[in-house]
Amino acid sequence: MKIERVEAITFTHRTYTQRDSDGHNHPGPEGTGTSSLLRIICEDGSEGRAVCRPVDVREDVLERFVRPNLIGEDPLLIDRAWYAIYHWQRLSGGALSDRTLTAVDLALWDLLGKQAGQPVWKLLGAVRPKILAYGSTMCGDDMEGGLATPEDYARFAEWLMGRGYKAIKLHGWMTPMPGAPDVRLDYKACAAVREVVGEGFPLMLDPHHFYSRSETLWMAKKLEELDFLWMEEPMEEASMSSYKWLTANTGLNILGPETMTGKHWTRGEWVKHDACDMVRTGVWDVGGISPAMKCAHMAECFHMACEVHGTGAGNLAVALASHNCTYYERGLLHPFTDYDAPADYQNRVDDEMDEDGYVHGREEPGLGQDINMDYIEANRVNHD
Ligand code: LLH
Ligand code: MG
Repeated sequence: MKIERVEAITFTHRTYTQRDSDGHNHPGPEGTGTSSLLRIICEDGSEGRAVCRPVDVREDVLERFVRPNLIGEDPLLIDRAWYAIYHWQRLSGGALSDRTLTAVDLALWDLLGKQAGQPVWKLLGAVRPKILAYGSTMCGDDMEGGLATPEDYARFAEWLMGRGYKAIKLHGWMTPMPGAPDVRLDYKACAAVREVVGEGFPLMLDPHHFYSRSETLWMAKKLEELDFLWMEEPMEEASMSSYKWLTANTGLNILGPETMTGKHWTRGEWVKHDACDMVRTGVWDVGGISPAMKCAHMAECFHMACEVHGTGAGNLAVALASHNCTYYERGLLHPFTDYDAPADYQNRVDDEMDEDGYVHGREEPGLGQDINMDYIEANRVNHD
């Protein structure tokens, strides 16, 4: 069976979030978003799909880097395809992003699952059929009744516990929010949440990503006292030495790297140089399910956890298949948004959570997404 066609449908849909000038998501009025569906289609009509950003599957990117390496090839040789496209990255001048690799990798795994009649998480060699989610809050804001004060975080944490979450991660206040960054205010939110959830409830912090070393160390010591499970990305990750210094100076678990480029190779370097206590991966950070699983297995070899960044069917598959992943990240959550409501192009969310806080692997073949193709066709903005 050979790949015959690769195409992307770009479509509009309603959105209820908006990005601030630093790119962080916050609740917003109803607006219009644009997404794309990458389709990798075989001779027999079987196809793999991935929902992604339009910029990742622009026509010129597909034509220059993706189609020449996929058309006529066996779709089940996923790592072959990944490397064939990846090799073009070096001289692409930034035109070929890691997220293009991710979209192709996700669609190929979806296709493999559909051809095999099995869900991807099982094909990856699942370790469990369900995993606990942690509620991952949006970043702090200045909305009345939103996430504007430490008390707001505490109130929302109570709500999250009531919804079934068995662990919570706070994102602190980030620029351009007025007053941010303020390490002491972030700490107050952490302390207020600890107060309401009680001792022993797992908590994590993802603060402003550009703290100084001294702010980071101050916060790490405070979070040790509050018995937090981990802190992630408190400083620019390009400075691995700063993270090596941090892990050497605190007993708090430091998780990383999250957004640093370099895929599984960077994660290997961080482990080798003792720059983290727990490894971070995520399909949208490292180029797909294939490299994310390499991160998980690499970390396992060093008796380290590998925690998965972000939501969606691909990340859920990796989390279910990784012995050393503790939680699935569910969010981003906010008092003013309804995370459980499917997007216009979905018949259901990818990661439904039960009342005990578990997200279950689905039994449908492939990635197990329920995509509303009629909606996508009716709202497409590009035409062949
Ligand atoms: O800065 C942000 O908006 C968040 O950190 C965001 O990137 C989120 O995806 C994250 O880091 N989760 O762990
Ligand atoms: Mg993070």
